[in-house]
Parts: sequence; C-alpha cells; structure tokens
Amino acid sequence: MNHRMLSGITPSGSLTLGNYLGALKRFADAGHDTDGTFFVADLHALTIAHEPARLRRLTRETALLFLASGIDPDRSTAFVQSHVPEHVALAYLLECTAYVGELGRMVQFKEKGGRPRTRASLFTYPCLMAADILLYETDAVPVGGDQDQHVELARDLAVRFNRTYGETFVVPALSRPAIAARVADLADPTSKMDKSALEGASGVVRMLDSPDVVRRKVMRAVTDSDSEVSYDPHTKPGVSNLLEILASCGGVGSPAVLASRYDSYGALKQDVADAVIGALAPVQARYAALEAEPGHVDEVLAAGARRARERAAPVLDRARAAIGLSEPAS
Ligand code: AQP
Repeated sequence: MNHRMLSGITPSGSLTLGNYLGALKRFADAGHDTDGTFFVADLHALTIAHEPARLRRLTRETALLFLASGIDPDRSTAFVQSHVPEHVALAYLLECTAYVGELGRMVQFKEKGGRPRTRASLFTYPCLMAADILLYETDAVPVGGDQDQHVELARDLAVRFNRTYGETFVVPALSRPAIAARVADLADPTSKMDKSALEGASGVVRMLDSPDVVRRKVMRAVTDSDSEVSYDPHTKPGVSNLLEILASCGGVGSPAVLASRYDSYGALKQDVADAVIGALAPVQARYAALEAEPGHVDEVLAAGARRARERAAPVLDRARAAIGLSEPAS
C-alpha cells in the first residue's frame, strides 16, 4: 500500500541544516512506495509583516532546495501553495466551520497575536493549515510536538464538517515519526535551529552556507563547561547536538557510540564540520545546476501544481456541494 506523506515549509528564511535533516532529507529518502506531497507554504508567510521581494526570492529558493535535496518530481508532487487556489478556497469553508474560541487558543496566535495591528490571517491561518491537510486526504500526518495543535484542529474541523454536512473529508490521524530529529541552534542548544532567526545568526547553519561559513559556525558551537565528550541531551545539550548532527550526516554509529571516539571537543567539531560540509555539497551542486535552468524548474513546479490541483479539486468540489454552494452553469 502507498504510504502518504505531506509536508509544507514556510519560506520565512533561508532553510537550515535542521530543515534538511529533519524534513527534506527524510522526504528524499522515503521509499518508492511513498506518495509524497511537498509544498512551499508561501501563503503562511503572509501572516506576519513581510517584504514582497524577499518572499518571492525565498519561495523560489525553497522550491529549488526541495528539488536539490533529492525529492523526485516524477514520484512526488512538489509545488508552491499559492499556485493551487483550492487551498484558499477550502480554507474559507473551514473558517466557516471553526469557532473563534478554538482559534483563539492556538499557541501562535496567543504568542504573536492579539494586538490591534495583528494580521487577521494570523488568527485564521490554522484553517488554511487544515485545508493543506484535508485537500490531499492524508490519513496520517507525521508531526513533531509543536504541530500537534494544528493537526488536532484539522481533525476537529473534519469531524464537525462531516457530522454537519455529510461525509466529506478523510479524518487525519496524528502520527509520530520514528526518529524525531531535532537539530538545535549551535549557539543556544536548548532552542531549535530556526530558519526565521536573524540572517547572520551564528548558531544557524543554512543549507546554502559556503564550506567556510559552515566550519566557522560549527567551530564556534557552544559546548559544555567540562571537556568530556559524552552523549547526554539533558546535561550536555551542546555536545549531544553535535553528536546527533554527526550521526545524521553519515557518521557511523549512534551518537553515544560516536562520543566514545573523541577525547576533545576540537576534534569532534572538526569532524562535524567536515560531515556537514560533505552532506550539503551535493545538494548545493544540484542547487547551482537547477538555478542555471530556470525554465526547467518552472516546468517542474507547474506540473506539480497541476497534479496537486487534480487531487485537490474533487475534494473541494465535494465540500462546496456539501456546504450548500451552487456550481456556476457551464
Ligand atoms: N531544527 C530542526 N530540526 C529538525 N527538523 C526541523 N524542521 C525545522 N527545523 C528543524 C523541520 O522542517 C520542516 C519545516 O519546519 P519549520 O519549523 O521550518 O516549519 P514552518 O511551518 O515552515 O515554519 P514556521 O512554523 O513558520 O516557523 P519559522 O518561520 O519560525 O521557521 C518540518 O518538517 C520540521 O520538523
């Protein structure tokens, strides 16, 4: 049976090593029996103050990085969210299904919203996210803890819609990925490495950083006050993060086994820098090749959007009919 995988990345910053190891590499490594739907979530970048030219640049960069990471456009559907208008159309129907109480409890809105000049879309975007999920009839959505609330809402809305208007949506289950890779910020190992950190943030390795920049960031990584290399994410988050990165970038053995091979932080950091540079090199080379072929990339993304629309349109049509909207005469 085909396993369905769905994921979107908001172009809110240049993608990081965390995005690569935690998402893109996993998408590319997923077996041939995986039916992958991967999109650049450009509409989600509009919920907070943004700069149009930067958004356009990051949308393109993110799409290129999807392809450069090895997502095969013949096996998967890769596209830009706003090229598939069904997302917005279904999001509106879900806004007409959601209650203000439940949207007001969403963490993002509580943390970043609630001010007079907060964009209205920061309040309603969980409905767009629910549409992102429900349009592709995904049965299981693999998410890390920070996204639980969104999948729960998508489930609640699907169940409520089905109960009120008749069976329309597949109700998605929340599934935990087997290994929840979480790459931490090298300068602050208790936080996640985040693409929306400041552009020059020293603890955030970007997928397109040059080898020199990668090495400098890794060599400056915060470690711990003693000098023993051992794996313990709770008491030694900095060193453990480096060991996890090394294991994910081709190091042979688990982080704990790798730890036993080092007696100094300096040697470990050199190997981590080499491993990260080595892991990113082929991606960067493919990125450069794709950049030189903009027409080809446009075609791939257009084909992805067409395929996504073929999947999404019948689901939207079902929802429109169920909720009582009429079709225009043809
Ligand atoms: N540090 C990380 N370690 C492991 N996986 C990570 N991912 C992101 N950071 C790490 C994975 O990448 C995909 C996209 O995640 P995201 O947090 O960048 O999500 P988003 O919805 O695109 O961004 P947000 O929520 O708008 O946050 P900002 O703008 O702050 O980046 C996911 O699969 C995630 O697990």
